[in-house]
Amino acid sequence: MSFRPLSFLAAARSLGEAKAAILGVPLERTVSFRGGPAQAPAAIRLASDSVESFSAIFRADLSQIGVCDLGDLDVHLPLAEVLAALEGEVAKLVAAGKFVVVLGGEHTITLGAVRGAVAALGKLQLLALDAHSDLREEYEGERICHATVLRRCREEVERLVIVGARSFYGGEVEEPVFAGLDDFTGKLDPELPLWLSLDLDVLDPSLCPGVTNPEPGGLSYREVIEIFRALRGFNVVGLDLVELAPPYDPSGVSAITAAKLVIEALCALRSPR
Ligand SMILES: [Mn+2]
Repeated sequence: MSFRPLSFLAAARSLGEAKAAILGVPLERTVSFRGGPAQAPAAIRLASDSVESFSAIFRADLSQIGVCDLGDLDVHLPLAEVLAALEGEVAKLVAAGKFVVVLGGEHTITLGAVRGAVAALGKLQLLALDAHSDLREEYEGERICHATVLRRCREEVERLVIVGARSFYGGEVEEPVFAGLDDFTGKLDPELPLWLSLDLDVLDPSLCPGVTNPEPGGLSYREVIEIFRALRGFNVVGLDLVELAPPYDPSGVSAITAAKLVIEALCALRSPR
């Protein structure tokens, strides 16, 4: 008899052999509308079992890359400790040359991941795909939460670019960080390592309804794929995928979309070419 833990695409490569490491962070602490991200890493792993590891778009297979699923970080600690633990893990993995995929969890986790990549590399730029600007200085008395996370991240990185934003609370719409599909690469620095933060709500809710804060008028799946393709010209060191809410995903299509996006991103950004 043999046993295996639930892991992304049954990834069985040891960390030493793998080029990419998957780390779940089922954090759900500062959600404002409706919950679910705590269940997301498990839902994405389960959904990954139903899709192929081959990318017909990028003509690559995850087996060429080698993926190790490390499991989930313990999130039953004060928020600052969870973020510090994630920072430490991401710093170690990035310093070891691993491409890091963090499965959230709420968007707040991006701060820990970005701090870890900065700790390992010194300098970093952040590209966020998000329906919401997430740039508040403070939200409901919290400085660190899903609605402020990109402002906190901007304090850590050399440059922040946000694509797909269509929900603003006011004047931040004039900030220079927002870019479109046509001009985002011009706002990035080809010399700087890049972290990609993929809030699933950037997709149109007709394609990906199971998110915490759905917002109409989003990107198509193909448009996100084209962003991955454009990023092949940059030194992407890792990504996070956040805000999946499985309780609002009765068909399961949002979790499958999340799993497919992880596969396509890995094949776009880490396959030999
Ligand atoms: Mn967000």
